[in-house]
Amino acid sequence: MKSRIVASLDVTDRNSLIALWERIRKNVFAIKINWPTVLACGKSIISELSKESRVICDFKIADIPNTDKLIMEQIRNEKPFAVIAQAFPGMDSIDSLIENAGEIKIIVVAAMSNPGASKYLNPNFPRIMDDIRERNIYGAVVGGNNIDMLRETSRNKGNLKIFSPGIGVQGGSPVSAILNGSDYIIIGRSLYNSSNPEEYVDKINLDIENALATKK
Ligand code: 3DU
Repeated sequence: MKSRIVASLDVTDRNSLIALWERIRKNVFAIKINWPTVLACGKSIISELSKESRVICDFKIADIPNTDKLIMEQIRNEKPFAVIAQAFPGMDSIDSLIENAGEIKIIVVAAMSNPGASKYLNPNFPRIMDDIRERNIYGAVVGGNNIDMLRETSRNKGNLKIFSPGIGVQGGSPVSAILNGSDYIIIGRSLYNSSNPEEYVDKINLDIENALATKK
């Protein structure tokens, strides 16, 4: 089965993180790690997990082109699958990341799932999509808890993969996000706080497979 789940393992205790990762890694598409994990465990956690998983570094890089280049050089040594960046500093910053990415894929935040994002970032998501669609960018992050925005984004995505957080605790549903245009759903707390993470992952994989089969 080809899973559509990106497990957001926002866990800061290294032993708990590795134990959880071992339990679910074979049944998810990728593992996403964010600043709390890297600050707690050190950046070598990226290369450690990358030996057996696709690792997405959710660093939401948002700086000037030169600093972006320096950040990317550090990340490259750890060989993750992908890194997430913000679009709002402008496309010169995004182009610097692309130039310095080597094999690493770039995923750009087009819209965020938190309520406050509706003021500054989310009104600009169509312009962000227009700018990143024509570049060498692998994917866009769009909240899976705003179905209208998700539908509009997926209509204009070109070859971009859509990654959707905002699932579970933030209100979005895995099946509804996939049926409305997400390629991958990002799940954090609902997964890592679950009493049985393997069962949780298996159930979502199956629910999505059934929903897609019924849709055909
Ligand atoms: O709400 P959850 O616990 O499922 O975690 C979602 C993860 O995705 C978490 O790491 C958060 O920082 C990240 N994320 C969003 O929640 C919303 C966004 O728009 C982008 C990333």
